[in-house]
Amino acid sequence: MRRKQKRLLQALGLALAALVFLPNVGLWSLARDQRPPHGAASPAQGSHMRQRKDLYFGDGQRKKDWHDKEAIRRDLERTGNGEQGKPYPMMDAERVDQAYRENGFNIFVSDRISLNRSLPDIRHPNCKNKLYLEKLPNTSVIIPFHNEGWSSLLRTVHSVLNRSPPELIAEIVLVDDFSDREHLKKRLEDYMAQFPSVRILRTKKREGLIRTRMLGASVAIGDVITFLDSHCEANVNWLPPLLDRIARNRKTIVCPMIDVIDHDHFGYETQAGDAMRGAFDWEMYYKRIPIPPELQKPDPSDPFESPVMAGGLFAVDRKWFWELGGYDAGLEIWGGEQYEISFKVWMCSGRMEDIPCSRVGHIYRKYVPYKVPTGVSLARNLKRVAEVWMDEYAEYIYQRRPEYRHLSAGDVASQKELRSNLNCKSFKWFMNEVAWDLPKFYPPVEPPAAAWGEIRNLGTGLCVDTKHGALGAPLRLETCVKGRGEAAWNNVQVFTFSWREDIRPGDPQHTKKFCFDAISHSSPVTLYDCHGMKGNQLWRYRKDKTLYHPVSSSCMDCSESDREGTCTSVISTSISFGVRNKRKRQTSDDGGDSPEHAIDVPEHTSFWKVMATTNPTTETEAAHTGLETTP
Ligand SMILES: [Mn+2]
Repeated sequence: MRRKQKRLLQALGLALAALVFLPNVGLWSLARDQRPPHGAASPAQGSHMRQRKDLYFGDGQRKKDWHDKEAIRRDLERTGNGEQGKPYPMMDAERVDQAYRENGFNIFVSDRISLNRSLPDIRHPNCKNKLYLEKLPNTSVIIPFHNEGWSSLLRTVHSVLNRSPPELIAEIVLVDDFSDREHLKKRLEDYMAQFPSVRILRTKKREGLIRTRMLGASVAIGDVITFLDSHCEANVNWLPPLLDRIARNRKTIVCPMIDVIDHDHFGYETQAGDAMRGAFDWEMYYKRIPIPPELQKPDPSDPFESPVMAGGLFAVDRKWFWELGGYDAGLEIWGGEQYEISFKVWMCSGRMEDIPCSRVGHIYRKYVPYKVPTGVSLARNLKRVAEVWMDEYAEYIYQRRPEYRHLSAGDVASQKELRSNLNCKSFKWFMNEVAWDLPKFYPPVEPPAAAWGEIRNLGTGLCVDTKHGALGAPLRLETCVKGRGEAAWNNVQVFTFSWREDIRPGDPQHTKKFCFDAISHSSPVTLYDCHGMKGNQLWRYRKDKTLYHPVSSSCMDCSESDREGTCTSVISTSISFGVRNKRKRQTSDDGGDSPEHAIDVPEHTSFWKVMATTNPTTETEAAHTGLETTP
């Protein structure tokens, strides 16, 4: 009975929302009949088709080359600021704070680059020869925005119009989440009036990204919904490869490769590592992991499976999106929605792919220029997703974020009902079948550290110390403080040699996310954000008590040049570092810590040997500490 009442209320709510939003819809119906003037600045516009029904084809369908050869040729001839995706040569006057303040990227530079600028075709060469189904579904492109810059928003729209087959664009829906900047009001409407396929919707109050996207999706008329961010540039032939995968399997959600548009000079380039799988750590931060050999295709330009999407850029069959319930309407403002839709599509009989032949550039901001609600609303969103979709794996998050455990996630009954109605599989299935490679990089239970303790230079008797160490500054060596007060020792001279083979300040339960990092032979050892990808942050502890840095084939050492009671840690070929360490106790409470107890380190850390410590008092205390927060 109560459920029925709730349903009724939901229906009523939807009807109300429709009433609220419909008056705005009038704006674009007015604008629709105006034809574009054939000025040089306006993107190529063709007729667009709205009625396409028989859309889904199996194998054996006719395929074609969707490249717009003429547009590609025209783009190649373009010269000027930022053309071919080249960095804009910035003048000092353009580097000022003011340029970044309102958008988080340099709007001065953006304003000096053509709205129709050309981009480099950085796709895999095989993409040039790929054919896609002759009959593809059309799409509504939904672009939510809030106080977006004029040129960055317009360039997004122009790039979509310029580089998409017109018959595949059912419409472009700009959804304004209650912006207050003047250029986004009448001026934007007047400008967009020249493009019959563009319409503008506006929210009545600040709704946040999730509800703004949902509003756009709820009015969409295309067979497919494609979400883009409001500061993007679509690259050559970006759309057909996406629609082709959906045409072949309507339950596939597809994501383009997201390239980087520099927030300073607007240069266009691929992300570090280029094609990688979307993943997460167990604090629910988005991560990228390499495609494992098992999933690598003979043709690297072929689509590959991705466990989770980055967030803002994807295409989905419109009906399938709503069958999946859209986004959970209980998610607030921003954050967590990319996990919800990703888990949902995989667990409920769909799939998700990244498409290397589809590339869209995105301006990664320097900072977010407006207040983004984080903290509680983000935590609540993540908890909702964990409660509804993650089953027993939610516990791994609560262990790392104890504050989530008792946080109210609101009513999730309707979401759980959706999950059961759709007969969705378990999260364990998702972890075993889809994200099976994720735990290698982000294990739910952190493997024990190989060792931890002070790092002592045997030549000088000094210890590595982080007291004066700002991030990026060389690590200093100071008088060892161990045994002269546990507190001081713990704060500045305790390091953990983690299972990832990097070295971090702090004991195993309280490591910072900074790692020993060195660039090359004889460069100083600094602290840098841990990337978990070995490289510059990979260290080996060898039998001869040296800390070896494979990338530079050097060892950690004390700089000869400054030895005034302290010295700087450098890597060089001489050998003089010892590590005193303790084993991290995971489950046993015997307190014993002899070298005979083989520690549970990954086999590739076989060079690491535990040394017996010389201070039994500290030893016991530390072992005890190690027991307190056993996962
Ligand atoms: Mn963005």
